[in-house]
Amino acid sequence: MLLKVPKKSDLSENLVTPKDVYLQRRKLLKTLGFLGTGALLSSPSAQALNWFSDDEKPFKTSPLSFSKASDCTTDETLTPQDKITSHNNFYEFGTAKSDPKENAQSFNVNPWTLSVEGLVEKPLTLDYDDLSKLFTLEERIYRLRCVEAWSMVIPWIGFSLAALIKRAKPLSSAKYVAFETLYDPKQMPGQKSRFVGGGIDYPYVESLRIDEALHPLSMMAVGLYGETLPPQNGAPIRLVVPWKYGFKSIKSIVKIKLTDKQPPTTWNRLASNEYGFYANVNPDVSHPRWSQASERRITSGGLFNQNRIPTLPFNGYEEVSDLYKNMDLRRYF
Ligand SMILES: Nc1nc2c(c(=O)[nH]1)N[C@H]1C(S)=C(S)[C@@H](COP(=O)(O)O)O[C@H]1N2
Ligand SMILES: [Mo]
Repeated sequence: MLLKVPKKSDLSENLVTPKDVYLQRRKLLKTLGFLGTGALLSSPSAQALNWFSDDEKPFKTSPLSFSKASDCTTDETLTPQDKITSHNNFYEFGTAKSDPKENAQSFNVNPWTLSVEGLVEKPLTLDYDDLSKLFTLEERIYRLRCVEAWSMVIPWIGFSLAALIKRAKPLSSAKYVAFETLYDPKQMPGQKSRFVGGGIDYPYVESLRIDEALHPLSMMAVGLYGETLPPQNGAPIRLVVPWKYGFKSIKSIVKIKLTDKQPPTTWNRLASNEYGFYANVNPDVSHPRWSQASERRITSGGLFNQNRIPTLPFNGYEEVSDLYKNMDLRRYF
C-alpha cells in the first residue's frame, strides 16, 4: 500500500499489471485443458511448468456457526467473496494485490497460539480451537476503507475485541493495546526478503488506545462469508476496526499486549508523515500524495468500473466520534 516509492505511487492500483496478464494467461491455459493434467508433469518442460501449480491445492476453509448481529447489517451491496479473497494487502506474502492469494495457500494456521499479556490480571493463551469456540460468533457486515482509496463491504464473522480483553482482566494502568502478526519467514516470503515484503520491518505491529479497543465496533474476525478466514485475509484471526484505514486491521495475530505507553505501529514507523497512529477515516485530511475525499467501491463491476463514492468521516461510523472529542483530528491523523 504505502507506495512510498514514487514510481509505484504513480501507478493506479487497478492498472493491468504483468501479473494480471499472467493470471489471465494461466486461466486461458486451464480452460484449454493444458494445465491441471498429470500428462505435462512428465514432459521435459515439467520443471518450467511447476510454477503454475502453486494454486492447485487451495487452503481449506470450513463453515462456522454464528448468529447475525441485527445492528450490523446493511443495504449496501456486499463485495463478492472472490473479490474479497483475491484483492488483498498482506505484505508478508508480497506487495501486489494478487500476491497473498497466490502465495498463502499452504499457510499453516493449526496449531496456532494467541496470547493476551502485559498489564492484565489474567494472561491468556488461546489455541486454534479456542479462537472460534471461546466466544459466541456473530456476523457483522462492515465497510473496509483502505488508505489507498478503495473500499469493500465485508460480512465478517467473529466477536468483540472487548470480550477478549475483558477475559484477561485489564489493569487500570493499561492505556494501549498492541497487536503483533506471526513472524515466520519460512512461511511468509515477504519476511524472508525485504524486496518481496515491501521494505517493512517484520513482524507487522499495530495498536489501539484502550478505549478504542473496548469500543463495541472493534472486532476480532475468524471468518467471512460464513466460513473460516482464508490465509490471504488473515487466518486464523485478525482485527477489524471499521472506522479506521485498513492498515490498522492487522492480520494473523499471535500476540496482544496491554501497555501504558503508545506502542509503535508498522506504517507509522515507515512514514510517519503519511500514516498516523490514529488513522481514522477522514475525507477532510488528505494523504500527502492523494485525496481521501472519495473512494472506489469494489463490487461486482469489472476492472475498469470506477464506482466512485464519497468517503464519510469515520467511514460512516459516527458513533465513535465521542472517542475523539476535544482532539484536533488534523494533528492526530
Ligand atoms: N499483518 C498484516 N496485516 C495487514 C496488512 C499487512 O500487510 N500485513 N495490510 C493491511 C491493509 S493495508 C489492509 S487494507 C487490510 C486488507 O485486508 P483484506 O486483504 O482482508 O481486505 O489488511 C491490513 N492488515
Ligand atoms: Mo490498506
